[in-house]
Amino acid sequence: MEKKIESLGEKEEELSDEIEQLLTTLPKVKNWNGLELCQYQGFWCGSRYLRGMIRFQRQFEAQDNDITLATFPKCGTTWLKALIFTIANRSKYSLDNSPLLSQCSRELVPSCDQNLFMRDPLPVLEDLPKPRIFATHAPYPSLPNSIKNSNCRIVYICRNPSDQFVSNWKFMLRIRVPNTEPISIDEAFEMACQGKQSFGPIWEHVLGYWKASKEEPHKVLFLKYEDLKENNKFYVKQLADFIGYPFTKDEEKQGKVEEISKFCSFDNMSNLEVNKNGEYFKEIKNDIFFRKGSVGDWKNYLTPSMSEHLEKIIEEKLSGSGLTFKKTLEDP
Ligand code: PAP
Repeated sequence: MEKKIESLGEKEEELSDEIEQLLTTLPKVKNWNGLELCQYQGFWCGSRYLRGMIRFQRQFEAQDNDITLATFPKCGTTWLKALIFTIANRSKYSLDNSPLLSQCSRELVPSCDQNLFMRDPLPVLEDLPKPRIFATHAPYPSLPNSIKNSNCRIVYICRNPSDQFVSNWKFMLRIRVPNTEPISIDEAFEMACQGKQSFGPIWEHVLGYWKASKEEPHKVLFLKYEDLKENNKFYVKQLADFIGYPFTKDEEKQGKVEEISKFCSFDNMSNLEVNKNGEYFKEIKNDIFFRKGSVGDWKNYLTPSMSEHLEKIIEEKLSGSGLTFKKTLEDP
């Protein structure tokens, strides 16, 4: 046993050295919040997170009944964490007794790259309650092989890039390095259009999961924020089927789908005391993850020419894929 721990320690030291060495070689730019972004395996990632990301890639061992939630930042991570947790644990907790009433969904469903492997190089994950639900922002090609090769399910959610941009810009302003100038919307927009934001380019990220969902529809469920906003009950049911916790006919008759949909809605979640005033790992207030929760807020921030410019880039990048986004709920 001692020998095993010793050799794990040595391995960890080697990996640590390897990561530090790698970090010195990667292209870098200043992120919107004043911290460093570096380019790794074709995507941009905060250097702080990259250490966790690489450990996650190398060391994570998926189990067949795991559920992996993959998202591009600001596309519905907090929402989907609440939905998946609630659906998968509904026989364990009634809604009046839900852990979500006292803990933010972000704590109940850990992010592998940003919390688990960043805080602890060798987290013990085998004994977590089943089903284990993990989240990640890693692009599809950069996922640990064990996630791709096991039977675990991957749920992906993305969002129209204009709303995602505004949401991320607002977020970055709130978590910027203290005493630094806030980045202007024009500057952040310019960077977003070049793909320079955490886990960007967004078009590469969505395309990776889009293709995987076409090739392996039983393995990867591809969702869009706008669709969930528009027809939530349908997607709650689809999600439940996909992760292997389908609603029974009786549950449907009793209105369970609607109850869960309402429980996890922005209105309900954002008004819970824990999400209004609680803190996330004592670093970030939970309310930062509950801003407006709407579709089309980009209209309040982007000029028509900015909006057209981004739309054109996205259209070009996604052309031929069949993937499109609704920028408002009125779009066909
Ligand atoms: P992350 O990827 O950094 O973890 P994420 O949770 O995806 O963040 O993004 C937060 C966005 O989801 C916010 O969008 P907004 O800035 O446009 O308002 C937040 O309001 C929205 N959000 C959080 N919870 C919900 C929910 N239950 N329903 C709908 N939207 C939600």
